[in-house]
Amino acid sequence: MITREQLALVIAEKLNGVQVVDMHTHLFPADFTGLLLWGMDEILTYHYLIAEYFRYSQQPYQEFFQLPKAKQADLVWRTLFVERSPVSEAQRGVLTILSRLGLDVGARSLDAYREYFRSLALAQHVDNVFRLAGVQAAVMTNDPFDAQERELWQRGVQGDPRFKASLRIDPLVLSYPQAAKVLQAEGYAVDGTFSGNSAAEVRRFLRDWALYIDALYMGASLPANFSLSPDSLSTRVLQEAVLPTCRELGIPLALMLGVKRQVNRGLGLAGDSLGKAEIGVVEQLCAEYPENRFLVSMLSRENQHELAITARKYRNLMVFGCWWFLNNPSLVEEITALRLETLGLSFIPQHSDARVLEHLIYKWEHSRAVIGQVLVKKYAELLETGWPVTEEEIERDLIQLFQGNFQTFLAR
Ligand code: HDL
Ligand code: ZN
Repeated sequence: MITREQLALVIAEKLNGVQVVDMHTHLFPADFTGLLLWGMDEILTYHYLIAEYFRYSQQPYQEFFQLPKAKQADLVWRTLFVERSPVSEAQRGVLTILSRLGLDVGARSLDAYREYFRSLALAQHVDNVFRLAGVQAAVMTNDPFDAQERELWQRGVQGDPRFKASLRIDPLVLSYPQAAKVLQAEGYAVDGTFSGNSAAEVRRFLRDWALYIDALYMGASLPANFSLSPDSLSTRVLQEAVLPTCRELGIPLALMLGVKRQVNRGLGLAGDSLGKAEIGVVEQLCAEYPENRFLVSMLSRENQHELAITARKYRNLMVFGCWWFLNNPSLVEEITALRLETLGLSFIPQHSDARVLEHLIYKWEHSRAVIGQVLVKKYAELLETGWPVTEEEIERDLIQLFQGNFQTFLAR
């Protein structure tokens, strides 16, 4: 049995040993030419850092975005790292990456860091990053509506077994008339009003893609004001095409709720914000579609308690991650504690949402540290009741949290 004094060390050790299955990222294998982002300039021009750069800069947005990426990175480095202490989560993340790669963070030399990345062979670097991050597999966000990615899949890519696929279908749900044009061009007999044989043809499109890429789940990010109004195209596409195809293929639907896209168009990817979404949408889907399984993450802190309680009501609902604006230590701590208190071990504590390869290092290092602290408190509370806790049981529980719950939910 472990003593209270040993707990922190044992949990840290077991956490560092557990391999995670990262169930939502924007990463790609090296052979998805042009889609895998990596290296110092991509790290520094991550849209989180660009939003933070413009907190201090009055530079016209377009002037910045028209600069070569290295020049954008120079500006971000000077503004957020040289002229001020990099205390934000995304800023600290850059330093965690450099430190874990064995670089001299104290040197503060962007030239030296760029030199290191120039020296790398990408295949070995991918291996090294996965090893340092303790990531066993990363689920991609595969978008059949993105012409560049569609072309890669149709040309045929080798892929990499560490990178799993998911089928991302936002346009189909949120802007069906435009999405229908892509399906028509791909030979699916759909029309722009989702009439006639369109539902069956959309199901054929979803089935073809999900099987072709071997999607673990279908995913969509829905706005904060999304509702299931009966006569809306979005609701009909979900009810008549997406949900039936998920049932037919036996895969979950992942819903990421609460985004407000492009509240500031000038910021590009950094221009999205958030809003409190309607938990009733989650309740309604879980209740009305008991044969479907739903992976759900919500973007607003204000949705977290009701999401956890809703998961207590529906076993076809699996809560996942501290998504995007929630992926900050103070909120990861609060949300993880809330979930352990209300859901026990029946949730997926985190995903990285990594956009740049090296994000895997910092996002998992920072998350493991915070989740570990919360777990120490929870296991200590067990010890205080006289319940013995063993190393084997802690390892069992961590494997369930960081890979088992996801894999079991997929396999049902
Ligand atoms: O819609 C999503 O999957 C979000 O994660 C967006 O990609 C967002 O821009 C992001 O990268 N968040 O971390
Ligand atoms: Zn994402």
